[in-house]
Amino acid sequence: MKTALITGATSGIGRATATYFAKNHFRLILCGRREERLAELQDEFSGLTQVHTLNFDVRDKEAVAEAIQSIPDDMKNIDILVNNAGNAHGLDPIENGDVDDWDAMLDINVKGLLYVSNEVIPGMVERRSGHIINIGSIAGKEVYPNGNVYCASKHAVDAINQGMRMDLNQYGIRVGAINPGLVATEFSEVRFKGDTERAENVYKGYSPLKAEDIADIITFVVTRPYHVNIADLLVLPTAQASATILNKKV
Ligand code: NDP
Ligand code: 8X3
Repeated sequence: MKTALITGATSGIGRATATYFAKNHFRLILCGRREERLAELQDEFSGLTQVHTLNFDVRDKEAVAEAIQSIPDDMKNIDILVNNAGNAHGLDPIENGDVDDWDAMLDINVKGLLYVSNEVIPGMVERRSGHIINIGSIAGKEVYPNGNVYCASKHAVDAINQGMRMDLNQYGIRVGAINPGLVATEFSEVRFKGDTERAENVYKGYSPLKAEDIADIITFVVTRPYHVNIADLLVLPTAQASATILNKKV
């Protein structure tokens, strides 16, 4: 039975992926900052599989190390790492950007991903096995107006994904990225700092992707035979042609 560690499992894509993985009886290490949601997930999935939760902020290097080193021995050998935790903070022209938003996006989406990977990769290298899925974005393939620093953070994920695949190739470790377009999750609520109306408007007038669509694809990717590595996928809602072209009816 495979063991998977998912960051950002308390919401959206991460939570849906946990559900799909639980149905496949993967053992789950679920991470996030919202403790009550982690407790709910533990209850929800413990009838299906073994679940361990870790409550930490990916920005905190020491907390990341402590949490991952605290994983019980029988779950320590992580087969699948889903680097999913992340968000956009703000959507502002560069001249009006908030430096705290910039810090948050670079610290969480880029450095947080690296801190978690740094704790998990050595075991994979030692065992000469493992599969890392990095959740990028269309924002890592294209830059759009006002997306500046979020796009930079996801371009960094794209570069890290490619670099990881090259460096870990000699150990037989699979590395790939899933880059979604618009997915209706709590993402826009975070981006617009709790402005629910503005957040809901992002997903109106067309059918956005659901978190489950991405979870289904991640599950497909990690259940391919060992010789198959899906390296880089761009997944868009049918109504979206690019970061800026969206067939909205309202
Ligand atoms: P959600 O806001 O629904 O989920 C974000 C998850 O990240 C939550 O579980 C949150 O958990 C976790 N997280 C955020 N900050 C931290 C932190 N500092 N430390 C630990 N965990 C953190 O958004 P999505 O599910 O949509 O986003 C998941 C990933 O998908 C992100 O990397 C996002 O950039 C990417 N993405 C999203 C798209 C979209 O349109 N929704 C499109 C393309 C990519 P908690 O708050 O409990 O810590
Ligand atoms: C999330 C999708 O278009 O808001 O990464 O950047 S977008």
